Amino acid sequence: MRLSRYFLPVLKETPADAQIASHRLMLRAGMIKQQAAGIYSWLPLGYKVLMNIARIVHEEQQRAGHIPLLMPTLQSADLWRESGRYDDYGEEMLRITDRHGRDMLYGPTNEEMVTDIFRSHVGSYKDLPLTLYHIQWKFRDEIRPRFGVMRGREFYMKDGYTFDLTREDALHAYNRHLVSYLRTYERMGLQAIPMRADGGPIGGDYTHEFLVLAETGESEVFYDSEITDLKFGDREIDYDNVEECQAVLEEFTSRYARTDETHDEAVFNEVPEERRRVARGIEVGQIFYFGTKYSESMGASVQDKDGNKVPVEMGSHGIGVSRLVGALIEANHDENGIIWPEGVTPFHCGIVNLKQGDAEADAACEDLYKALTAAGLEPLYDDRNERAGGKFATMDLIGLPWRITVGPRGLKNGVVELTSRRTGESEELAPEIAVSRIKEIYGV
Ligand code: P5A
Repeated sequence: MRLSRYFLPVLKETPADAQIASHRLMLRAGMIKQQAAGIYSWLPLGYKVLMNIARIVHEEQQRAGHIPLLMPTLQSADLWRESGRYDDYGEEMLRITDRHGRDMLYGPTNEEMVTDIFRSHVGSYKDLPLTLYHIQWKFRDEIRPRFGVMRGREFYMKDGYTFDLTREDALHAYNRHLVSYLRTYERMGLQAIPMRADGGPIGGDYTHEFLVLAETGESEVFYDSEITDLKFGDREIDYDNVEECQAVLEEFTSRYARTDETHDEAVFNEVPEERRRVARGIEVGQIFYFGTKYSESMGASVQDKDGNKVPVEMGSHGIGVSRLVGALIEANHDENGIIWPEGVTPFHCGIVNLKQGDAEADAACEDLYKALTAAGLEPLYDDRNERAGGKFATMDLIGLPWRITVGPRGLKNGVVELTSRRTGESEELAPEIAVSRIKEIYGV
């Protein structure tokens, strides 16, 4: 993409009403525009990151054997009357009446709808296990939407629903989600710690939240510091293997780690004092096992081997896709702007032409642009007639992990400059070496 043809409405001023770094930087970098309290347009740069996160989530879900589908945002109130949640959900639910006077709602989550799909089409234990998921917009009329996309009213969520014959199978589905979530967050360059939590309006008393530690996080958390040493890494896992998934769950949940909802001071005090941590975190996902809460009330049952009808065992599992954009920035920024991890960056690298209009500099930039594009990478070429300082400031603000700087002086010596956004370190290299370096970084 050539910056002269792109739509990148960066702001010069720091927005006064944005309280945390990620919100400020998303506004300044032209990633989002607020349309109403807690409701945002995703401008091209923000949309790219959102889609990159969604792609990683899709890939990891499907690696774990989960099946994508797409359910609508608007739902019929009748389904929610069946489960009893139409009344229970309260003011967070946005209720709508259509022209025929029918009660509708903008879905805050999809347990009822997916249970309806299940009961319409599945009747035998032979069709189990089954996990259906989608990534879809949700609406919760939060009393205090804040921090930009962190606590929105409209937000993008991956929600998956598991159907199993027995409690044991449903717990395996829970463990499988825990493992796949660890992989998903690590691929984005994030450490998200599973912590014992509370079921809230979804229900169930077996649930873990995934928290990214950050001072600006909304949740208070209590944990044993040893847990931050755990890495999932690039281990291969067989998602059908019950023992393997169980072992990962035990490894990642045996140390004390709880949100304030389930915190128990007496148990916490058993952790050696030097390892006790009280901190704040951003909840980027939550997994729930709730058994037959929805299947019983909504009549979703299957025939078991003996021909008996039994309510199906269920769980639901969520990832805050749009919240992750904010969480990633909270974890990766400095005073000059965002620093994207390679896994989610909107463009793989920037190309800065220090002297637009200089025949040699222009030609060298064009060659770099072509070579990177031919390798399947997406560079962002700043081809505007601007001062070098302004171009650097924009690149630093939008946070592309690598920048290639091209100028007449370097070209006389046959070199361009390759700079890491994270470390600030630069190297002078022949242009084709810079290209192969970038290709190597992205494994293409
Ligand atoms: C699990 C999937 C559920 O709704 N039902 C379907 C279950 N869980 S949850 O914990 O309530 O939400 C899942 C994740 O969505 C993100 N999230 C939000 N993101 C931005 N703004 C909000 N207002 C918001 N509310 C929830 C969180 O990351 C949460 O873990």
